[in-house]
Amino acid sequence: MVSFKATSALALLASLAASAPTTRRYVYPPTSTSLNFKLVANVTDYAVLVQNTTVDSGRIFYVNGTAEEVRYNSADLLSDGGTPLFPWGVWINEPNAAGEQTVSVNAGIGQTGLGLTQFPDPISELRGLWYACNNTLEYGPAIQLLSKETGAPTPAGCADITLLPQCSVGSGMAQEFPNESECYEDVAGIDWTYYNTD
Ligand SMILES: *[C@@H]1O[C@H](CO)[C@@H](O)[C@H](O)[C@H]1NC(C)=O
Ligand SMILES: *[C@@H]1O[C@H](CO)[C@@H](O)[C@H](O)[C@H]1NC(C)=O
Ligand SMILES: *[C@@H]1O[C@H](CO)[C@@H](O)[C@H](O)[C@H]1NC(C)=O
Ligand SMILES: *[C@@H]1O[C@H](CO)[C@@H](O)[C@H](O)[C@H]1NC(C)=O
Ligand SMILES: CC(=O)N[C@H]1CO[C@H](CO)[C@@H](O)[C@@H]1O
Repeated sequence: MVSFKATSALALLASLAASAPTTRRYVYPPTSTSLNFKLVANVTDYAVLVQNTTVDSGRIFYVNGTAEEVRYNSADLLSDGGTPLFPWGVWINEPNAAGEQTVSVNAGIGQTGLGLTQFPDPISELRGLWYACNNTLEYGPAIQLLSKETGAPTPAGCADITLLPQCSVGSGMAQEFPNESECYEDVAGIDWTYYNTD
């Protein structure tokens, strides 16, 4: 089991926004489509997480499933890894003793239903509620990704995030059920003072 780590698994990036828009315009950031994407953390309550060192930072993800599975949110979220490359799936773990739901990337299939929001949702993002904490894991400090239920508090010291797909080229592995996903060309470049999010 591999937890998401800012340095190797996810590019965790703060999208810096100056202030809230004063007038309500129904304008949403433009998306492209791509088979593959990276997940970029957009910090929604306060900006602490900035760990994007190179263009290659972060895992490459894709949605795997038939057209029907994608439509009815029963596809899974995969990322290729290993030598030779094979699929790894994203899983939300059962709550631990502290009530935290950590996220893992395990070799094999992923958790059914993890995927991106779809039309008519105007924002393409990983479905679910996510937050990130600077925790000390077995291998040292890491910005850990966690999931929570609606209404659950975000622990002190952690930040609420949304995970936005940034279009990416693939890992090179042939995909069995590739599906086009709506993704952003440059998440960090989105000016959230201009765009609506709801
Ligand atoms: C991204 O973060 C900015 C500022 O922190 C916020 O205004 C915006 O609503 C967020 N976007 C999404 C889709 O969560
Ligand atoms: C991450 O950093 C690289 C190099 O500094 C930059 O080119 C790229 O646009 C950044 N990615 C995001 C999502 O900000
Ligand atoms: C990809 O989706 C197909 C179709 O549902 C499924 O048969 C296959 O097991 C999935 N592969 C992985 C690695 O999840
Ligand atoms: C996370 O915490 C460790 C140990 O307290 C610290 O060294 C590190 O700079 C922190 N990382 C971030 C991104 O805040
Ligand atoms: C929405 C979409 O692109 N669906 C495709 C997902 O993958 C299956 C299998 O390749 C295609 O049949 C769908 O058209």
